[in-house]
Amino acid sequence: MLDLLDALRTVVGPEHVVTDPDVVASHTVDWTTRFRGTTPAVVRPAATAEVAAVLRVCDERRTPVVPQGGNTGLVGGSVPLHGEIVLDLRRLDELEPVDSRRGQVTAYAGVTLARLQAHAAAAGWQYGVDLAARDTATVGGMIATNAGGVHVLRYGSTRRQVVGIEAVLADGRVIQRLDGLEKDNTGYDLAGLFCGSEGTLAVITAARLRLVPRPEFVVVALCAFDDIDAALDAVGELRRGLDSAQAIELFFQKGLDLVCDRLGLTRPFARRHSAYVLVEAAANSDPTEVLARSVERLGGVADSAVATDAPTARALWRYREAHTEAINLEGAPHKLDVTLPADHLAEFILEVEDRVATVAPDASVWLFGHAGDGNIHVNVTGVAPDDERVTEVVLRFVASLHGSISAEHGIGAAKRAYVGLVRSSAEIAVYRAIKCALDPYGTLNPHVLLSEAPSTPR
Ligand code: FAD
Ligand code: 2HG
Ligand code: ZN
Repeated sequence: MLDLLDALRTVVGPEHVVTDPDVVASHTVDWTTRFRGTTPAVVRPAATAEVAAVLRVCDERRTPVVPQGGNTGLVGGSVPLHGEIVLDLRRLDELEPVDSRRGQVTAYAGVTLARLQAHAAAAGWQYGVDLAARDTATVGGMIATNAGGVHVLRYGSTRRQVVGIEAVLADGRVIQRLDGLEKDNTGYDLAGLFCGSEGTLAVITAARLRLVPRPEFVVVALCAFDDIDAALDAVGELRRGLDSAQAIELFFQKGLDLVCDRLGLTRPFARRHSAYVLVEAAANSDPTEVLARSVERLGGVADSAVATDAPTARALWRYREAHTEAINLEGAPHKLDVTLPADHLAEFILEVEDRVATVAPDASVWLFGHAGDGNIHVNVTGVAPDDERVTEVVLRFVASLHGSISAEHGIGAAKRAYVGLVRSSAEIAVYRAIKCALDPYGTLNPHVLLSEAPSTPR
């Protein structure tokens, strides 16, 4: 081990091979505190060539590595659960000037989402992905997880924003395709393959990212419903009728109570309701009236609030975005991030709590999510971190309804035993072949995404 650390010190400098337990501690536990591991060292390269040299050293010595960005991942994929070296990419933080002719920018892996957003905004553009972990989540981590967030409805997930990529393979070879050609059908789409690969195929060091026009006006409405079906009908109606919609989010009274109680927020309405739909409209001409008319036309709205200025809009968003933070205060949650087909969404929402109760009667279930995409976040608290029964019962239910067991957070360590519920044995064999071709010694995040034992075929 000392020999390995010495070799790594030669590459990145002794101060960037960190073994101090106080510093290492925050790299070995995930954001939810459910997943905890250990590592011999956190290695902090500052350039692509250093990433390549670190991987060469580790690959030659058959030493597994966990790439890490902001460590905000929610599936246990960013922490060294099996004693891996942690490769911290945050020092690769260069952000090139916005290319305004093409609406593109090159960002290195360690740039945070908030910095990228501010950089794009300063040049009159917008980055198409937004999520609550924006101050910490990095470009590399978002590409590796194909992060979704609140604007998928309009702009798609991260994969849709990536025009080109620079990445280092397990053996240290560098692939660089950052020229930003919008049309280039030369061979396989490696950038697309690396999106959502969760650190298992390559270490992403930089990306050429597409930007979108920045709408001048952003207006938010929060609508309360006393009936869940009415709330889901409203989601469909807003998707169909409000072409300026860029986010349609859902949460429930139980989650709202938790957020308000835990974080000291004033309740949005005097009365309690069963479901809440938050809709954000953005356009270059003020969409307030169009949004207000759309809300008026919805059936079953029991109460509503509209925000036309940024602070009020942020206050309405807080009721939705703060769910993750408030739930963490209840103890380490089990997080199940799923998509349901629209015709099974209501059934899932109404039944999932009972399904959980069959294996964990004392657990609390929290539901919220990106309803416009059919994406529901199921959080379960009051269950031991290593109790797999809740995950199994929820994911089997999702699979039986032909949904996805991972809408946007990835598979990580949390769900790798369940991939076979929604992928055939032929598909899993292809995944394994790709992994084996790119990383034959299992150097890159070998304990996530694919299970060691063959998954159960569908
Ligand atoms: P990390 O957590 O460090 O890593 C995540 C995965 O990517 C790991 O498997 C890691 O090995 C790999 N990885 C990291 N960097 C690299 C790299 N450079 N090259 C190769 N592999 C790498 N996610 C959503 O999709 N939508 C949301 O709305 C959303 N909201 C969130 C809100 C909160 C409050 C929190 C805490 C998390 C949220 N997330 C959300 C999850 C998380 O922010 C995303 O998964 C994000 O993309 C992770 O970025 P990161 O830099 O923190 O990556
Ligand atoms: C969100 O949409 C994030 O807020 C986090 O994806 C979801 O905490 C979660 O389960
Ligand atoms: Zn989400």
